[in-house]
Amino acid sequence: MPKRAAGVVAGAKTAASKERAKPAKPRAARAPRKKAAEKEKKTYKTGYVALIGRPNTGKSTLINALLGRKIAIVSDKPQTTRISILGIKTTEKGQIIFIDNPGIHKPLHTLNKRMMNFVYSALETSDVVCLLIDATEKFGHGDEYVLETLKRVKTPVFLLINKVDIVRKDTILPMIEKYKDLYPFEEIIPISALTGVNLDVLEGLLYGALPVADKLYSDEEISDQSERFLFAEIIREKILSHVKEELPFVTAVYIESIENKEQADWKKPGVTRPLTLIRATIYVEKDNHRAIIIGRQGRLIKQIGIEARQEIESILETKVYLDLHIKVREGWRDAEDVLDLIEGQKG
Ligand SMILES: Nc1nc2c(ncn2[C@@H]2O[C@H](COP(=O)(O)OP(=O)(O)OP(=O)(O)O)[C@@H](O)[C@H]2O)c(=O)[nH]1
Ligand SMILES: [Mg+2]
Repeated sequence: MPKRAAGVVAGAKTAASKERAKPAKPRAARAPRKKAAEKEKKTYKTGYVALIGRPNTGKSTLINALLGRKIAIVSDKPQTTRISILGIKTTEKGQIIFIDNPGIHKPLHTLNKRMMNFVYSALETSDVVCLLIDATEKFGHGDEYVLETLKRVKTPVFLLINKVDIVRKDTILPMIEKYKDLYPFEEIIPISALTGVNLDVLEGLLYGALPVADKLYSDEEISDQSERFLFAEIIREKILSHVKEELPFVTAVYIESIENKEQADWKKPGVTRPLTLIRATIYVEKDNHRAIIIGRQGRLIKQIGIEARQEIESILETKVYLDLHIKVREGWRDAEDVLDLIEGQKG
């Protein structure tokens, strides 16, 4: 992922030219401000922090908690995140660009190979890597596979032992002891992404490890994903919360169109309200998948539609009409055209 510095350069130019346009002030009056700005320039930290780990360890929950708002979908099913997204946190101290990634797993389909490629590219981009492990899970083959992946990493790696809110305290120390011998971690921090335990500590240590550099993104930017991609993800999150077994793995969502329209208010003739019309296709692999998502008498798809619509309405602050269709496409997980379509939505 190439580092973008355009925002900084443009911002700096604007500030400088504004300064030039103003009538000159006496030197003494300008000096303290200039000094403070110079000092900030020398200490301002900016960099990429990749969140990696096995599926379900809490990476997306963590990026949402660190940003203080939901930018990534979360579920209790593994392999929820399929495409990496950025979560940009800008403060007075610095700009941390978190990368939420798919969980590390052995890829079987083209979809999964693409997911792992996102992880590898995040590892190459990042200045610090945060490896999340689930404190409730025993060490296994999946963890060995993750440690293999770390061989590619040349930057500092923090080990985050997540979900400490639901384990006994005396189980954490043996975990730290075990992992200490497996990899030279820069820091080992027990956290809870859900309840916020030690997230301030983590942030402080990240600032310490990031390079001194100017911002890469403007203060307003919080993510790199398009609205279209976010809406597709929200619909998928609602599906994931209602289905089980293989369904979560064989479902994808594509937003066909987003149209801004006007809706007449029948109680007030002549008055219209903004309405957003969103058409989405839900991909599944088999006819029986379609039947499950539709549900008895269409109840499940209706429920999914209601939940997704409400969340999208709260983001757009308009009325939303959500039109959901289901398409059966056998083997879409190995179909480059479908995968390109889904990935292309990110913008
Ligand atoms: N108790 C507890 N649950 C957590 C915590 N962090 C995440 N979870 C839960 O763990 C599950 C997985 O969370 P996600 O954030 O989707 O995990 P992920 O690592 O992004 O998963 P993938 O995208 O599949 O790789 C969800 O049910 C979360 O609510 C935590 O700190 N404590
Ligand atoms: Mg995730």
